[in-house]
Amino acid sequence: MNSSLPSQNNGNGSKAKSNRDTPAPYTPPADGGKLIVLTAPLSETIDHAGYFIQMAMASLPVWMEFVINRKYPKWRDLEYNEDGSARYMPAGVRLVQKSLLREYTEKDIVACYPDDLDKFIGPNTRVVAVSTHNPLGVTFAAGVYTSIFGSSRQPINSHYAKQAFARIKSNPFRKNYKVVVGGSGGWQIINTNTYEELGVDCVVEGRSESADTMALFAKAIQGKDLPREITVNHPTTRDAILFPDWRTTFGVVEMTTGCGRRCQFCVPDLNPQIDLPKDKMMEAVRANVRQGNKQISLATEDMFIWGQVHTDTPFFFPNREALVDLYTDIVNTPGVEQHVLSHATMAPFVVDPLLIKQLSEVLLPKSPIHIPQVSHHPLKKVLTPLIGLETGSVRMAKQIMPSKGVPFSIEDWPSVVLEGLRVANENNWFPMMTLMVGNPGETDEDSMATLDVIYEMERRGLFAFLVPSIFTPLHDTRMEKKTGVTETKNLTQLQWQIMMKCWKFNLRPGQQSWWGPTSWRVGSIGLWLYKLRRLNGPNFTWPLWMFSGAISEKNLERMGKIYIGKPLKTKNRKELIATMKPHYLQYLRADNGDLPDGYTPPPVKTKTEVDLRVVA
Ligand code: B12
Ligand code: SF4
Repeated sequence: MNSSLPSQNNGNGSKAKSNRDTPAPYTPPADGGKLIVLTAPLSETIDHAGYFIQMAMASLPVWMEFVINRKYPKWRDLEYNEDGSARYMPAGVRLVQKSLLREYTEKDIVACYPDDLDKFIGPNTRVVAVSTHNPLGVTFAAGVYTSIFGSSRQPINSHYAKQAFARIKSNPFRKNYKVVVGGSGGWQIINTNTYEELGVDCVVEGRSESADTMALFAKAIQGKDLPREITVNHPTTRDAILFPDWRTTFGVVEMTTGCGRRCQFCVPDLNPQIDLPKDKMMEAVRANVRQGNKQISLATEDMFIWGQVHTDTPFFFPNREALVDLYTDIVNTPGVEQHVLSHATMAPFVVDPLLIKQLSEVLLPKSPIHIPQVSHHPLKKVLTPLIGLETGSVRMAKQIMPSKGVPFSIEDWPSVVLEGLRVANENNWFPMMTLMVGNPGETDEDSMATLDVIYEMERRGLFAFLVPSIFTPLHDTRMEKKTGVTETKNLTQLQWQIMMKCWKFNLRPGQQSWWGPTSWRVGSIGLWLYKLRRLNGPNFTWPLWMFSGAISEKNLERMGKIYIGKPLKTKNRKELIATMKPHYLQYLRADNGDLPDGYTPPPVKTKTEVDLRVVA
């Protein structure tokens, strides 16, 4: 996505200032400061260079910040409102802001960038609330890359998160206020017990809309002691979820919560499955545009469940009309110039290829991502949702994600992946697919099965960005207590081969993904000689040689050093449908073809029926 990422700009006519590296001497705010000050780490807030800059900062160790600085020399430039508050903030901050405004006034609350905290924290301040996605970088696909590069394991994002906490901790009025942390990365502070180090009083697990969150803020304002950790309820209805009235980082607007596929390692799946009302989403899109945002991204675990939650149809049969209607209205909102997809799942590509085709027509013109080497769109645009592949081993998939491929059986997971990716690629969708290496109980046979799927993708000329990570038992998930591989040097040769093969695969059509390959390529073999050999253990050696291309894969296989995946005979769409439970057939759309011979499906619901529920 190198040259194709949205270029940096401060556009939008608002003030752009360069963020300071050295803080100015502290002067208390003339008005005594705000009662409640909200913030988020700088590296989780910036959005002018596209999603990938944040993903890169989550993965690259801080000593490699020069890569980001060279690629995006102005990444620290920010836009401000007239009062010095932040022009954009992650959606989580905006929701805390909106939730608080139910009980406090605008005069009491500010959302600001970390470098501006001193302008708003004063004697009047009682709460500083921090929203964070990934403060310590101990989550999957983030910690792994920094640990591979050794000495300084701290990811760039973690460095900036710690910088924000240090600023809050060192403020002269610190004793007057409580520091409350929330967001999807709060658990990292709990798990690593870094309360003292970061100066955090309380971590909130859960959503800001909750009455318990409001009660916690009230307690903090009264100066009462707070619990170290509190879990608050997730709203259970569509109407209980709030929407931001201000500009969000990347124009993030929530589309769904929860998922429903019940993967054992998944955090968001623990939330109730809710698809949010279209009219409220549209309002949040318009609010973003009004405040100068040109990009929108609908946040979801699986975009394909929207419009099909709690209907008569199982959620894994996408509601084609509702989805096409929603995305059409989003991308056609005046002022929306770019739209980026977030997460999706693979089975819907097989279930409804015509949906994918229709969505491509709607979404491709507004996609800022171009990959000329693989796209057959006239402007070489592509769509890159994040999709979990996780493992190619049916044995492993049955244990950790038995419903990942529904309505198809998990026995057919490799077929669902390969057939789904075929449909995706035909429509210019080249997803980022995550893989988990080192799952609890993973054997060499499981690793070989994953390599079989990757080599089969290559053989069939399919393409996705493969993002491998080491299994991380995430807080509160059904696998929280399980242990997989904990140190990179404990990875087996085959597990290392998966990691290195993925990155080699990503380089195939050229240097599209600038951040991953860059991080791997920094002196690949030189680094190995210098340090990685010792750090990552002997099992790393041959996979790295394979990655470097210095010895061909065929020769490495002949030498018995790597495993080349065997050709897979998988099921095509018609064959997959033939294996589906018979009562699911009624939910398939006849216009996609491939139905069992002689079977006539009932007519689909009309759009009006669907819309009645969607806006209800
Ligand atoms: C959009 C998104 C992104 C975007 C944009 C992020 C951004 N800065 O805005 C991009 C693509 C850049 C991204 C990157 C990454 N992401 Co992300 N991302 C999401 C996604 C889809 C939506 C996040 C969102 O904005 N939701 C809407 C807001 C409203 O929800 P929220 O932030 O959770 O806020 C609510 C509560 O948490 C709470 N709250 C929030 N802040 C606070 C603060 C206080 C004080 C309180 C009381 C409450 C509170 O109230 C809010 C609601 O009312 C989520 C999945 C999800 N559905 O949450 C994954 C998710 C958060 N990301 C995840 C991961 C792993 C990553 C990456 C590490 C991936 C990678 N390897 O590169 C990076 C890390 C980026 C970084 N800067 O370090 C994981 C988190 C795992 C974890 N931390 O344990 C999630 C859950 C995805 C998943 N399925 O696993 N991500
Ligand atoms: S498909 Fe993705 S979001 Fe859904 S439960 Fe599995 S991992 Fe979680």
